[in-house]
Amino acid sequence: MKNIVILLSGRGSNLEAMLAAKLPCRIAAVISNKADAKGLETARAHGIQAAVVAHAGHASRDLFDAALAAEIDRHQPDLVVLAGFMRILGEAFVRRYAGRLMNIHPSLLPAFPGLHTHRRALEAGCRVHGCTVHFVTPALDNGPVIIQAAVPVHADDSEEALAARVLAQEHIAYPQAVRWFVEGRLSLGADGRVRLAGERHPAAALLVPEPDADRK
Ligand code: NHR
Ligand code: GAR
Repeated sequence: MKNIVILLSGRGSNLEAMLAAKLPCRIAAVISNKADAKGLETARAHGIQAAVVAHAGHASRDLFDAALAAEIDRHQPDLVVLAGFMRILGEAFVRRYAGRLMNIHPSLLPAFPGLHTHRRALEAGCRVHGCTVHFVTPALDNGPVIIQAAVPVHADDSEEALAARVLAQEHIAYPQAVRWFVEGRLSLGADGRVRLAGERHPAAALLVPEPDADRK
């Protein structure tokens, strides 16, 4: 069974979705850059090791990245999952975990990289918005796409309402992507393209690629 480490900075609802999905892997640790992240409590409540590597305690981004990598490497993960992790990671860190570092971003990339994606989608007048799971590369929010989920934007939407609609899809898409990876079906090719093997079938929501038939 593969080992994963989850990095987060706050609420941890994507962690909860992964726990609820009963993925065929071991969550070896949850690590946060913030000591008060609710996701750490959730991890402890499930008997998962919870650790803090505070960015505030490090003199530079590179030193923070190195301390974070040292904590991650204690657990020998096959996959490192960014689940609401709010610190940009440097090139050396990203290269160390090449092909085994995944992120979920709350927009349909390449639209709206960076922060405040829901507000920006509303301001831009988008009729469709969503989330993207991607392999992380040094260029921020620019790595190869694994799965995307789309939701409608309503005329009277608030930022909060839109965020909640997207989040519900994150909770479907992200466990699916991690499941594919830990099953050994998903990888990042040497050509920088995503490889996904095996059976899938059409889903009700617009989730691309669609999830597996045996989990509907
Ligand atoms: N690192 C690299 N190299 N590449 C990516 O694609 C990354 C990454 C680190 C995090 C998540 C990302 C997102 O999905 C992510 C992807 C934080 C910021 C940010 O500006 C931007 C994007 C993402 C995460 N962080 C501020 C910083 O100075 C701090 C903001 C805060 O603490 O609230 O690091 O959106
Ligand atoms: C999620 O919407 C995730 O996509 C987003 O933060 C939220 C975390 O929620 N990630 C980013 O914005 C990364 N910069 P959660 O803590 O409840 O999983």
